[in-house]
Parts: sequence; C-alpha cells; structure tokens
Amino acid sequence: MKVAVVGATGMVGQVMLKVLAERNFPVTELIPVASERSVGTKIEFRDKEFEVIGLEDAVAKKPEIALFSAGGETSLEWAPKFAAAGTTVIDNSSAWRMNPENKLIVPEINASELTSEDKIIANPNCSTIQMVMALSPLHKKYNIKRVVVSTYQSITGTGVKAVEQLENEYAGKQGEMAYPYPIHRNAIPHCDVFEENGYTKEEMKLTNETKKILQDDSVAVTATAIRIPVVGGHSESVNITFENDFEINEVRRILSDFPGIKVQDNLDVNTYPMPIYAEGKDDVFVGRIRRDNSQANSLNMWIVADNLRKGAATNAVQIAEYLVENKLV
Ligand code: 2RA
Repeated sequence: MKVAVVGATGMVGQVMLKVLAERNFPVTELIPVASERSVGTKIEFRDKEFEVIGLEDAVAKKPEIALFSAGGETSLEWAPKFAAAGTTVIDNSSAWRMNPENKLIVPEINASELTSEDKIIANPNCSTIQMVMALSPLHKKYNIKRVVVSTYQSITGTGVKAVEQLENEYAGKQGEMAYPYPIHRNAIPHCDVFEENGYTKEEMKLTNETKKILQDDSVAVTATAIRIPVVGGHSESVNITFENDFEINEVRRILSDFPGIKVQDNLDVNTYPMPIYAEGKDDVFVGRIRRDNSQANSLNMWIVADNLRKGAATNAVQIAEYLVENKLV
C-alpha cells in the first residue's frame, strides 16, 4: 500500500513513521512529504533512507492513504486534492474535526462509523483522545451529565521550539522563546489561542470534540488547559457527574475491560499514572479513581497518555489499520 506521511519531518510525523514501522503497517511504498523548504531532506523508515518530496508530487503518486500532521492551513488546501485523487486522508490538524461531513474517530470508540465514502477523516486533539477513551465506556453505562477537566499538558504538544526553550532554560542558556514566559519551574494557563469566551481553543476542543465523538450534545464539558514543563505526555484531572449512581469497583472493571485503557490505581503501593512512565506507550492510563463526596453520582479520576502516540500518531495509524482490515481503502 502506498502511504504518504504529510509533515514527515515534524515531531508527530516522525512518530507516525515510527508507529507505522512498529505496527508493521503494510506499506509497500512510503511517500514522505513536507513543505517546499524541506524537500530533498532525508528521513529514515524501516532502516532505509527516503527523500522528502513536495505536496504536488505526492498527490500525483496517488497514495491509498495519507497521514497528515502539517497544520490546518496545509490540510485545508491539500487534503481535498489528495481525496480527489482517490487517497483517504487521516488528518491530525483541527481543520476538519468539527465539520459535520467529516468523521472524528477514536477507533476503540467509533471506528464502526467509517465507510469507504470517508475520504477525509479527522484525528481528534490529543487531550480529547485520552479523555474520551475513559468517558466513552462510562457514558454508555451511567450516562454522563457533566465533565470538569483540568489538563497538565506536555510541552511537546506545542512543538519542537517549546522543547528547545525548556532545554535552554534547564541549561541556563538564552534561546528562541516559544512562550513569552519561562516554561521551566512554571505552569502556563495558555494552550493555543484565547477565544472571545475567555477559553482557549485547546479548552474548547475538549468541549466540542467530546460531544461529537460521544454523539451526545447533552454532555456538558468545561475545561482548563495548562502547559507544564513535562515531555512524556498529557495528564488530566477529570471530575464526572453521571445521571445514575455507580459502584467504584464496577467503574474500575469497566475501564479495565475497555481496549486501550490500563487502570493503574492501587494507593497501598502508590500506583497511579504518570507521564514519565506513559511516554512511548500507546495505552491510556487511568488512576486515582474515587467518589466525589461533594456531589451526588460524581467521581474523580486521573488520566495520562503519551500525547504524540495515542494522542496523535498511534490513533491515526489505528484508523488506517481499521480501514485496511475492513477493506474500506
Ligand atoms: C497541544 N493539543 O498540546 C495541542 C496540540 N497538539 O498544544
């Protein structure tokens, strides 16, 4: 299968290549794609070297699948061109996520919505993916009324410049600032840009994408997204109020039984999820599951996942795997 990776030189694009190789995806021809300024650079895939090509040339090669992680503008312009050439696009930007024509997919939750007609499929935002993985099975069982989430997000979500800023700050060096404030020894309540309503786009993604994936606009979500000096993954403190009451051990069992979730929740031995241990893994880790005694039918939990893997690259590759396994491409 001819597979294009658009944004192959970027942080997520590099993880997409790694995950495609790790999961032995049936790539017969890899087409690494990047912006004109990166054309000609070399990337590695399955121990071989490939030369990056431009978007025009990539469309002409008519790949069966194109994994995009190249920003919304590139996706808005080029995903339709790939689709018109017969390619199925799986896009990691926010460009198509809330478009009613485009499916927003977390395979373990709603891959069954996909058909061969879907030519531009949206990969949800990283902080949404890990949260809905835990919400979905609980919503089915107890019917979620409201979610209050605070995120503690890895600086890898901002991009390589932020990682470099943190490394410079650790080393006491001056360098280019991805943020107008220090990241080291700080917590910045500002992920993405602020909207009129005082929330950031990142926070509104958690609200809007969750409703779409759960197919239930009645689920109320309010979010605060914080950037912290961590690189392994995003962490989330989630408070959920259900329509119906629940039994904590049954909640743990439902989560443990859900594919892609690992419950790490044993306070006797200080077992709970942490980004330093989630890094490089594809599971969504859930712990600190406990009843919220301040509110009926409510509980708290702590959710951690590698934002570059299950939060982006692995989720996209899993969508591609579903398409191949079900002969939708
Ligand atoms: C972030 N979710 O973490 C966004 C982009 N990947 O900044």
